[in-house]
Order: sequence, then structure tokens, then C-alpha cells
Amino acid sequence: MKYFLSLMKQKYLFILLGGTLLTMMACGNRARKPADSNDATATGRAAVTVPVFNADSAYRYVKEQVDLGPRVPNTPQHVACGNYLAAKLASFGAVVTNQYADLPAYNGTLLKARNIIGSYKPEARKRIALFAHWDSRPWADADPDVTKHYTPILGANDGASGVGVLLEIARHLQRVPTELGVDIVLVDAEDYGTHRAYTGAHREEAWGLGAQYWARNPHIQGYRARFGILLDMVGGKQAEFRYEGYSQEFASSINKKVWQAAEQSGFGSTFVQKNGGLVTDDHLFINRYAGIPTIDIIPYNANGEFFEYWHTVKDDMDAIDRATLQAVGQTVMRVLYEER
Ligand code: AHN
Ligand code: ZN
Repeated sequence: MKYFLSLMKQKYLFILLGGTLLTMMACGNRARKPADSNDATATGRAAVTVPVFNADSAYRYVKEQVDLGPRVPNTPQHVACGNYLAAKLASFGAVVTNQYADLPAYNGTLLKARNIIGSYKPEARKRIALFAHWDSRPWADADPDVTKHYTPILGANDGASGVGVLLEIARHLQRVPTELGVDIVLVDAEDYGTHRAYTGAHREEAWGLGAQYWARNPHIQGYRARFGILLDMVGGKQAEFRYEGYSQEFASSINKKVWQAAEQSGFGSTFVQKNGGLVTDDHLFINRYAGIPTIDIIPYNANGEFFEYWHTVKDDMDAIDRATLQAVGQTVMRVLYEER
């Protein structure tokens, strides 16, 4: 009730005094950004209040994961991070479900995996699912220094960035509910895929083990979502996101929706409306096995590169740019809050 009142007040203020006052208010704001921005468009659609994503906050959540060390399955650091994430989602008012599974890796190692799901409006039938992997790769096997090829990575961008953005979104979901229900699905054991020195078969099923498990055994029987969005490596410097190939194959309308929201939010240069390459990632299995049309927001350029420090020991906090977190976070929030 309180929320509706404040929403009404905000709307009233906006209509009465126009954008000028809102801009002035913005200047008094600590972040020097407008508070929840009211976006009445020329389309005649009702204005929707989209909260302002705070990149400093997201950055802090990325750092808190990275500070625990590499989050490689079957290590104490991994256990600690799982506990941190579940506690964080609970503190933001989500209904938290933990899925534990022993998942065999390509090399026979049994991974003690944990998928962590934070649900908002669990009773709502219309839902949106958001995904990111929270584990980090056991080996920096793309490092230019071969002596690092068995060193675990911190995965600030490859892992922690997507989770950090989703935690910041969770913080807003508690304050300002969306029309649809939202599930934040933090999947484990994405990045235990084949080491580059492995001479056996390189199979796509070696990647995204936690997502494969969730897609075949969703946290709620018969779980459905209207669509899904996967965030992977969404914190790098000068990141460019293009339409990823499997996303186009399974969920092109969702790609369109998200890239359009980016453009409307002023991030059209980060979300480039061009086709990118195919990436074997968690969303592939979610599309295939769960049948939820799911896209991947992942930097993948024309040269087939993710980001400079991908699977190297340099994927640390220095690789993280708040501007990229902002572009992705604000864009996804616009999609969430505009969906009816
Ligand atoms: C492959 O390299 C086959 N897929 C990349 C998926 C991935 C790795 N995402 C993050 N790390
Ligand atoms: Zn990776």
C-alpha cells in the first residue's frame, strides 16, 4: 500500500512539475543520478517507474565474492561463497531455494554443486528468470604464461560480475516489486569445462553442469517462465554485447526486447544491434531442456573473443568497469519493470 502511495505521489509530482524539478532533485541526490526515473514515452503507454541501478553497489557485491578467493567446486572458498550468496538473497527478501547435486565433470571429478535460487512473488504465475553462474574456473588455461595453466582464477568478470548485477537487482526487487514474479537462478559448475590440454573429446555438455541440472530438475516442479536472461562476463572494460547465436535461434524476440531496452536506457553503444557468434553457455541447456526462451548477454566480438583476460589470472577486480555493470544492470531492470 505504501508503495502504491509513493508511486502515485511520484507520478503526480512528475505530471505537475515536469522533468525540470526531477532533474533538480537529481542534483541533490548523493549519486548525482535521478532517483527512480519516470519514463512516459510518446507511445501513449503508461509510464513505468524503473529504479536506478547502482553500479557502486553491484561492484561491491562483485568484490565481496572475489575477496573470498577462487570459487572452485569442492573447495572451502566455494562453500563460503555459496553461503554468502544465499544469505545475501535472503537479506533482500527473496524466498531462497538451494539445490545440491553431485555432478560429474568431464574428467570424472564429482563436483559438490549448489544452485541457489532467489524468488520474488513466488505465487505469481507470470514469471521472468534471470541466470548467472557463480563458480569460477579451476584453471587459467588461456593465460599467456603456461606456468599459470593450472592456477584457479578469481573470475571477477567470468562469474562474479553477473552475480553482482543480479544481487543489486535483488536489492531493488525488495524495495519496488515488479508486475511479474522474478526468479534469480545462480547456477554452479558452469566453468569446469574441458581444460585446453585435454586430449579427449571436447563436448559441449562439459560446460554448464549446474544449469543442465536445474533445467532437468527445476527448483519447482513444472516451473515455467515467460523468458530467461543469462548474464555472463558483464563487467569488462569496453564490453560490447551482440545478439548471441543460440539466443537468436531460441529467443530472438527476447534479444530484440533487451537490446531495445538498452537503447532506450542510453546504452545503445554497449548493446550493439548486430549478430555475434554462437556460445556454448548455460542458456543453451535452459533452452534445450527446460524450454524457456533464454538469451545470453555475453561479450563476444567478431574475432571470437570474450574479453582480454578471459580464463587468465588477470580476471580480477582490475578487469571490472562500473560503466559496464551499469549498462547491463539498468537495461535488465528496464526489461523487468516494463514487462506486463
Ligand atoms: C566455451 O568456451 C565452450 N564456452 C564458454 C562458456 C563460458 C566459459 N562462459 C564463461 N566461461
Ligand atoms: Zn569461463
